[in-house]
Amino acid sequence: MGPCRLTKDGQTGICGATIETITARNFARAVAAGAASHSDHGRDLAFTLLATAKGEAQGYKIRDPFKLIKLAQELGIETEGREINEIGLDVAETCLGFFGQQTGELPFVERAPEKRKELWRKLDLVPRGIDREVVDVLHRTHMGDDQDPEHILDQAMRTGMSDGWGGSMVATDLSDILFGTPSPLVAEMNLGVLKDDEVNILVHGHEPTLSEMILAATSDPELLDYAKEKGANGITLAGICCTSNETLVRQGVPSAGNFLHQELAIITGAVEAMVVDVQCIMQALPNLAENFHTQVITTSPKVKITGATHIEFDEHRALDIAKEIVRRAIDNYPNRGDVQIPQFTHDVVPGFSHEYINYMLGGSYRASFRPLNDAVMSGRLRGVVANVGCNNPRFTQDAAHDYLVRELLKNDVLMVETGCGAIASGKRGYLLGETALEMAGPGLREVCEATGMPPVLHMGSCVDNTRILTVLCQVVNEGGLGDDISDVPAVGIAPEWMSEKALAIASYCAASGAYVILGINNPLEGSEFVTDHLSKGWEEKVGGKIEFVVEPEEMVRRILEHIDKKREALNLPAYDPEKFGKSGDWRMEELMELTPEERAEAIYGQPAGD
Ligand code: MSK
Repeated sequence: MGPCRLTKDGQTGICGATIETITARNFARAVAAGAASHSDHGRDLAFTLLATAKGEAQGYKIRDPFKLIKLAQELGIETEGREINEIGLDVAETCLGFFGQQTGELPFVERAPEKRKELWRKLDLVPRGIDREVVDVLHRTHMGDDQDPEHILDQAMRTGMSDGWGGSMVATDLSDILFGTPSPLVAEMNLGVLKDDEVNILVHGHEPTLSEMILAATSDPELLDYAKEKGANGITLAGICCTSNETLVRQGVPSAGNFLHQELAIITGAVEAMVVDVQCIMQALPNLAENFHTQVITTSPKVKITGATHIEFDEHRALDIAKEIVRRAIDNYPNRGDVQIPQFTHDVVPGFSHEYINYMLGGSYRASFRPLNDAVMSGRLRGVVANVGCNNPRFTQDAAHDYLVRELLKNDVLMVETGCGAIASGKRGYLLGETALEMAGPGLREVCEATGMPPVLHMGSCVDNTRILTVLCQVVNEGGLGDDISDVPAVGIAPEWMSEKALAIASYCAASGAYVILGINNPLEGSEFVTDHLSKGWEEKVGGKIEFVVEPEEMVRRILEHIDKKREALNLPAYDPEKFGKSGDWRMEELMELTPEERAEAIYGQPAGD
C-alpha cells in the first residue's frame, strides 16, 4: 500500500484509487494545511487579545478601540457603557469559539453579498467551524473514505472558506485591534536598509506579536547605550516576508525583502540576529548562518530548527523576551566579519487597509467606494487585479510579479497587493505613487491623480488577503458592478506561489466568485479531470475558478480577457484607452511645456483667436 503515486494512464492504486481521487486528495490536504496555518495564526492573536484584555500581556494594549467596538457590535456583543478591555475579552472569547464551532455558520460569512451567501447555502459550502473543516479534510482523505474527486474538491472549497471567511479574517481584524489599523506611511525597502555600523536584527515569518515588542525594545535607552558600548551606532530592525509586512504597514519598520531574500540577508554578513516565528522559514538558514556570525533564533512553540537557538515566546513576558533577544544581538555585533550590503533601497508607501481605501476615496464625511466603482463603470479603470503570493526558486525572483504589474498598469488595471508580491513591487519603486504613475495607462492615471491614490496598493501580509475580500464585498454593496463578487471585473494572481497557503487562498477566492491564476506549474497536472474541474467545473458551480498558467504573457492575456468579459456582462462600455488621459496633473504639465498657440490647439483643436 502506498505511497499513492500513480505515473501511468489508467493506473490505479492497489485499493483501486484512481489518479483523479488521489490528485483531489492531495490538493484538498494542501488546502487544509494552508488553512490551518493561516487560521492558527488567527487563533494565536485571539489568545494575545485575551491576555491583553485581562491585563496579563506584558507591553500590549488595544490600539484600535474603534475597530474593536465595531467588531463587537457585528458579533452581537454589548458595548454600551463597558470598559474597552471588557469588550476585548468578549471579542477574544467569541473569536476563539469560531475554531471549535461544530455546527451552524462562521459569523464572518455574513459579510458576503446576499447572492453569494444564498449560493453557498444551496451548495452546502458554508464553513461550520475552522478546525472542523480542516479535520474533515484530513478524515475524508484518509484511506478508504471519500473517493469521489468532485466531492473531495467541494470540501477543499469549504475548508479554504474557513480560512478566508474565518481564521485569516480573525487574524487581520485582531491584528488591527491590537497593533493599529494600517494607513499609508513612508518606509524603505530592500537589503540596503541594513546598516553597516549598527546592530541589525531581522524579524521573519508571519506573526506581528513578538516583532512589535522587539521594535519597542530597539528604542530602549538602556539597550541603545549597550549597543554603543559594543561599538555600534544604533540598532536597526528590519523584516523579511510577512512579519515584515505586518510591521511595515503599521509601524513603517523597513523591509529587507521577501521570501527569496532570507538567505541573501544573512550573506551580507551584517545581520546579528534573524528572529523567526512561523511559516516560510527555510531550514537552510542555520547551516548558512554558520558561515557568518548571524544567530538564527526560533521563537514559536511550534517551530524549532536544528542548529538554531530557541527562545520561546510567551505573551505574558513578551517585552522581557524581546529585550533578551535584542541584547543577544548586540552581544553578537563584535563577532562580525566582512560586511557587504547591496546599496539598494526604495521608498515605499504601504498601509492601504480597506478602511483607509474607503476614507481615501470618499473623505471622512462621505467615506465610500463610489469613486472606485464609477471609475470602473466609466472605463477609466479597466478592472482590478490582486497580485499576491510568494517567490519560488523555480522562477527568477520577482520577475513575474514585475512583468505583470507593469503590463497591467499599462492596461489601466488598478493593482492591490499583499505578501511577497507587494514586497516585489516595493523593491522596484512601484509602491510610490509617482513611480507607478509613470507606467499607468491614461485612465488609471487620471483616477489616481483625482483621488490621490497610488495605482499599486500594498494591503498587508498574506493573511490580509481577507482585506481584498472585504473590498470586493464593499464594491458589490456600493452598486453598479453587479450583485455578486463573481460579477466584478477583477482577477486574483499568485504568479510565483510556493506555499500551501496560496492554495487555501486561491480556493477561498474562487469559492467567493473570483478568477484566480497561479503561476509556476500545475501540481495537479497528473489529473486532467481535477485540473479541468477547478477551472470549468468550479466556474459553473460557484462562478470562480483556479487555473495554472506558467507564462506571464499568457496570464496577462487571460486576465484582460476575463475583465473585458465581465465588463461586457455588466453592459459597461468596452475598454478604450483613447477616451481618457486628457485631464489631470500629468496632462497639465505636458500642456505647460507648449507655446500658447500650441496649447490652444491641443485644448480646443484650433489655434487661439480662431
Ligand atoms: S510570506 S506565504 S512566501 S507571500 Fe506570507 Fe511570502 Fe508566500 Fe510566505
